[in-house]
Amino acid sequence: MAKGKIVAGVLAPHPPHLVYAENPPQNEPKAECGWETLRWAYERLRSSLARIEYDVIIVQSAHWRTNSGTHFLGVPHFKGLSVDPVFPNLFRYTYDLKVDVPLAEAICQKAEAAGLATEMMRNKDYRIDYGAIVSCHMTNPSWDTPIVGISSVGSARYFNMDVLQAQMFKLGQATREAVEASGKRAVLLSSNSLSHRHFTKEPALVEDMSFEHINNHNQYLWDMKMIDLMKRGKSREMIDILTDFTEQASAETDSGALSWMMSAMNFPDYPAEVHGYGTVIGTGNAIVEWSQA
Ligand code: 2X7
Ligand code: FE2
Repeated sequence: MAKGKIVAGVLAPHPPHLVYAENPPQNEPKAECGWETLRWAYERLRSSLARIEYDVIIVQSAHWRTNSGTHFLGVPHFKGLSVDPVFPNLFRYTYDLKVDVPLAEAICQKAEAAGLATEMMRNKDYRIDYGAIVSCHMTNPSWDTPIVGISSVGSARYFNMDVLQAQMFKLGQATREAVEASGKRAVLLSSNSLSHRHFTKEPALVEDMSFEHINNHNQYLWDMKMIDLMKRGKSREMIDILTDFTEQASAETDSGALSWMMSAMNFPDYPAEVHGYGTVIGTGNAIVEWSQA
């Protein structure tokens, strides 16, 4: 069997607004328009991934938070309705997705052997979180590829970012080893925003783009700093300052997904492709691809 490979890693943020503005049949609320810079960036990502063959999408989501270690979706097929708890007006999405359970189990076993607390999630009625759904939908709206779903842990808040990063480096290595042993070609999704300070009020028409802008300039400068490092192939440096970034920009990198993905990809030293950047209710979001095909 040929060795498996991570063919791409993507920073794939999950504001539900993006699915809302796309108007797919799965989502009940309907929009007029909105957040085009980010949605067009996802279009460019899809064109880029269409040139690569892959068997599985592995997603770590900021909104499946497990404080008792890392959990993995462990049921082959999930169907249900996912409602965003903060934006139920925008996201009521009927999902129907397949899970690559053998690969999830292999990552879980390797992570456990590396000393992490892990668990396979076997509840067939479990409601998939909107973070994983939005990132996967925007990356592959046809849902024709199975996923591996990984939770995020609360270590950044319970301990600190450095503890979280140490854990995510182990999880990343376990992911790479399991993918290689599987013979499969995997795309990784780090499902999180960059800076993450929200406005607390929505305009009457949510997709009225005259209200959309970054929450504050400090946050914007931090986002640009991170994106500059990505563009220059400096992922190690980016990870080194992630603790300060996460704290000062209230960034959603406190989920650990970006640290996990960079470790799984062995800290790429080549330029990432930035498909686009934009704000959603004041938060900073970038769609960024590291291709290894
Ligand atoms: O989960 C999110 C997010 N990360 C950013 C913006 C808006 C809503 O939800
Ligand atoms: Fe989020």
